[in-house]
Amino acid sequence: MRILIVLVFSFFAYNPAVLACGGAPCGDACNMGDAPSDSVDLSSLEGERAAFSVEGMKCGRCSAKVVAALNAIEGVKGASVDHATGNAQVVFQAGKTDSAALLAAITATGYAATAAQ
Ligand SMILES: [Cu+2]
Repeated sequence: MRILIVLVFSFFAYNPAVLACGGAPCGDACNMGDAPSDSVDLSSLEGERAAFSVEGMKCGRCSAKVVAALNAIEGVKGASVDHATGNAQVVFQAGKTDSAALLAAITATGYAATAAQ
């Protein structure tokens, strides 16, 4: 039991991805400061829409990581993520993916997220 606690602590203490960007898991080359967010206009896209509130993003590299994860899902037509507000918008094809899968993809990048209205 004690060794397990040490192992878990070591993972978080020494994993560079966890430590980068003031704790944001965007990678060790994160420090992009005022880099633009990956906010794009999705209004022309047809499809289902979902919105999420993402916590812990610090820079444009953070939002780029979330956008890439969303765009990698089959059925996603577009994703817009603002690292400053934590607002993520996704347009997707119903039947190919769903809101739960999108949320899972976001949280898999290392950022906590919840569905937003
Ligand atoms: Cu970052």
